Amino acid sequence: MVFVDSYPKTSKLVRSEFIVAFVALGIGALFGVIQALHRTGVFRGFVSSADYYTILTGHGVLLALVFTTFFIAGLFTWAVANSLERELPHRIAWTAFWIMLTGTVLAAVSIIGGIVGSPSILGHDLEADVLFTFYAPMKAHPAFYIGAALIIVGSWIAGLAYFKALWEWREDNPGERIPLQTFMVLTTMLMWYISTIGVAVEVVAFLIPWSLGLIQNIDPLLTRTLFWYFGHPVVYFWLMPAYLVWYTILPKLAGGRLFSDPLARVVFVAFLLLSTPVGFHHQYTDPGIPSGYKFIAMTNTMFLLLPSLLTAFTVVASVEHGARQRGAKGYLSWLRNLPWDKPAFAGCMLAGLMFAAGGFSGMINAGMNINYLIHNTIWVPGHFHLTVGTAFALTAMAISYWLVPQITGKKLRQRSIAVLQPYVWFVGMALMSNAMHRAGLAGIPRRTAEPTYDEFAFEGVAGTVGEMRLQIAIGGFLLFVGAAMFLIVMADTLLAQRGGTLSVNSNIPEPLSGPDHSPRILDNYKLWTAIALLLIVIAYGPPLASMVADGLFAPGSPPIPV
Ligand code: HAS
Ligand code: CU
Repeated sequence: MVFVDSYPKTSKLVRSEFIVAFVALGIGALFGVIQALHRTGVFRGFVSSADYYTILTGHGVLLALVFTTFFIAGLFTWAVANSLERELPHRIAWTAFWIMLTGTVLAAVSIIGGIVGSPSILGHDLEADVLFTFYAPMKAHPAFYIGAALIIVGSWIAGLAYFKALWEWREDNPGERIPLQTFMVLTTMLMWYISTIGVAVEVVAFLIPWSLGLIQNIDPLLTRTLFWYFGHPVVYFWLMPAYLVWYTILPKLAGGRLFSDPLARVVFVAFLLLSTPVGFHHQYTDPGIPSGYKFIAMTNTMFLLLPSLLTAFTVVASVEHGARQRGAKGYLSWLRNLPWDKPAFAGCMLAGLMFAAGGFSGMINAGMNINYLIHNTIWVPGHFHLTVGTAFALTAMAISYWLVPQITGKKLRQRSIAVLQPYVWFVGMALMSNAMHRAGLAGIPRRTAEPTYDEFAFEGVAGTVGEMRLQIAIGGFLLFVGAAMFLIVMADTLLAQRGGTLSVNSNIPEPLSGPDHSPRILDNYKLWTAIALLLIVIAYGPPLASMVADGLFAPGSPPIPV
């Protein structure tokens, strides 16, 4: 039975969530190519350098916040319904959707206000050139912050729908293990609840009153700290859904089965424990945070590599198992026995391959001393286009080729474009991110429309700055083409008539080592949440206390003994 016929109400919700995500992807990708051509000096006719920051904010917010959140909401909705074999409580889930959509519209309108001359609305200029990290001292129109708050509140309510589905399932299945996909969704959501507290306090207690003029002073260090308390875990909020796909669907696409269910559970629990007490690795250069606490964050970050290294092992082993099921022999030649012409499979694999490189640049970022070399250079966008821009985004696009037919009952259209699309993305990203990393090593800054300075010449260790710029521009253009190809396939599929029987289904094969091999304690959410909170208190307690000790709105922090 096709998913849409088994769960018609849930399918409608997933479709709506995906459509918002795809619209955000389209506009965000357009903004992306505009800025790539602008800052490399290849074509500067679209916007002025002053408007560059508006476009950059739109690019970051639409892709890193809106595309991700809505796509994840859709994927999680599908995964919970699929693995618990029931419709989601739809009233709660739709409430979440509408709140998130209202927030998105408010934030998007505030950003676009900056391009159309910042008209005064409710006594404040309608603009939000604050970039996707939106901490003080840059200030946006209150509507932007209210929009951001609504997106977060909406995501909390969406999480409630998943938990409610579990509680209902529990009543019918007492004593059974939580199915793996639902386990992954709920662990991610617990991590999300813990980490969004930081940004919620930042926005509601500080940014909204400040933008409305109710308070005059703001403490940039405190609001940055609250932001990064959330800003690191948010990257795992993007990664864990990709891992859900790699663990539970990719082995099936390869013709095999997941290697180990217990290991997958351990990985997700490790993310719940360690995702949050590491935020200071984004603030190594911030004064006012004692080095000892930066060091604790660095140590925790290095431990946090573990779940991803375990993932690399398990996922590749599961894919290899698939290849051997298809008759593969040899140490490496099994790679040839894989369905590289299936866009869902190829996209996930290429995303994983690029993430191996992105994870490597992450390790460099995380080193307290090496970070000073690359912080605030274009190396950092190089890193995150491999992670959120490929590990997440390419996985999301790839799995849509597999999922959208099942939530619509329609066959995938424009297959030849779909087959090519992941490779176009891969080549575009290889050019762009590699050149960005190298340009960052040469000292070229991020987040600027004018990366050249008078009487100063950047010099790369190898190659020239002109050549790096050209690669960034060509890569950025290819990525835009890749996004457009994906959206053509999706639009054509979604608009087509239903007909014929589908050859795909949502059944997930049993793992080679199943849940009965994993200790029950892994499903003990109360225990893991308590430990996660304890680690946060240790990592953040004293520095936060000292930031607020001199008054909530007073900048900086008095020294604390370490
Ligand atoms: Fe990061 C900055 C450290 C992972 C996103 N990161 C950013 C920013 C973003 C971001 C958006 O410590 C910029 C924020 C801003 O605007 O300022 N990051 C890390 C570390 C990891 C890491 C240690 N980042 C991510 C992920 C992201 C993401 C995931 C999004 C999804 N990052 C940092 C630091 C900074 C930072 C500093 C601050 C820099 C600064 O100075 O501003 C680790 O989690 C990475 C672990 C990953 C691995 C790779 C494992 C490999 C796998 C591949 C399996 C292969 C398969 C396919 C399936 C160890 C799992 C095989 C294919 C075959 C063909 C065989
Ligand atoms: Cu981080």
